[in-house]
Amino acid sequence: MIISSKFTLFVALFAIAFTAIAALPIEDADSFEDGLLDVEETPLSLIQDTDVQDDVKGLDVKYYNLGGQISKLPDFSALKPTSTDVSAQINFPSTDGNFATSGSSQFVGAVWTGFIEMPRTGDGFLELGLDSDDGSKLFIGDKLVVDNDGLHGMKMVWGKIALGAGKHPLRVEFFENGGGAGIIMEWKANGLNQGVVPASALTRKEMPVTAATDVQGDVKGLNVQYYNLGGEKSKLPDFSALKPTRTDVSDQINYPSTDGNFATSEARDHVGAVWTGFINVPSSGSWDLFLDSDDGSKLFIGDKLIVNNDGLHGMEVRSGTIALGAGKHPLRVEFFENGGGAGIIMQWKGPGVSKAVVPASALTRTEAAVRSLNNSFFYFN
Ligand SMILES: [Ca+2]
Ligand SMILES: [Ca+2]
Ligand SMILES: [Ca+2]
Repeated sequence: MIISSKFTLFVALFAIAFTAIAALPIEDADSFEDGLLDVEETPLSLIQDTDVQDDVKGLDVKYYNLGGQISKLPDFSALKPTSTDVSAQINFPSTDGNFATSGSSQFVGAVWTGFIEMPRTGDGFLELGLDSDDGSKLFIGDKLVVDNDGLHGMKMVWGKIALGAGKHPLRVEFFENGGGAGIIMEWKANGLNQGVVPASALTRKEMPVTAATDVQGDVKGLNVQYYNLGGEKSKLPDFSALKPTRTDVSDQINYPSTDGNFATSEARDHVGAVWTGFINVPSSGSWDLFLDSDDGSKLFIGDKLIVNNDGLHGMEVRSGTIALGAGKHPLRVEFFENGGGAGIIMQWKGPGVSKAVVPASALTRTEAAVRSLNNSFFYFN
């Protein structure tokens, strides 16, 4: 009896001990003992590479105006980029001047997207580091790998991920509040020394080139149709539902802000304008198009919205990028003025062309459009 009860006790104690051991968290199965903090739990399963073809060197970067003091990364999906560019690497040491190619020294956000190529020497694990002032985050696909968010000077944070050799979707978010601004993206792995991620490992999808249109018998200048918006507006109306009150030809879209009548509309407030015609780009490649306007505006190439600068605001610039074949492309620019100042300026920047107001020599309309211009007089005279 005594032996039996001792045995029962022993079994019971053993069962309790065994349960306790089983309940213990499993020892970090991460065999990569490096003393670095993993972000969340680094999955041990390898993320397979993405089949990327026709990619080209460099990451896409979008810059954002954050409007004022911030202490952490914003929701970039709710913001409109102020300009776009390509970065060969993310390697911007701290500066008190303008951050990277953003043209701004404070309250600036940046988002890089593209692909990072995991070298075969990496043995599955890749460590990625962001050294930034102020906050930054790095994602591979949907997975947050480095969280270096918040207000701080240059500070390095590492994360680790298991990646198959090949290309993986990369996204890096960054913001600069004030003072110094910088961000450097580094990597290291077995067989790969720590260093700035080289340009050779960073690519993006090349934008499909929009072919030029074969336009015959075009003449200088854009058609412009003016509209009376009838009252307060906070965004561009559906112009197809309105009848123009006046038509004209504009050599360029270059109207600095005025409190008087807008352009040749003969109206100072509650006025809309739509320019149509062609923009002739001198060479094939990536073109940046800019609209600086008070109030809202949009720019379309064919059916594609390239610049969205809609809404109520003073002179404010927005840009978009499109790959264009050399030659003429259908252009449509919409604009509205609610009250106060009114202006719109269209600029471009492309291969061999510095940022400048799109010159009159690059803007045309067809003869057919001239006829419709005459027809439109029929409606109103
Ligand atoms: Ca700073
Ligand atoms: Ca006005
Ligand atoms: Ca205005």
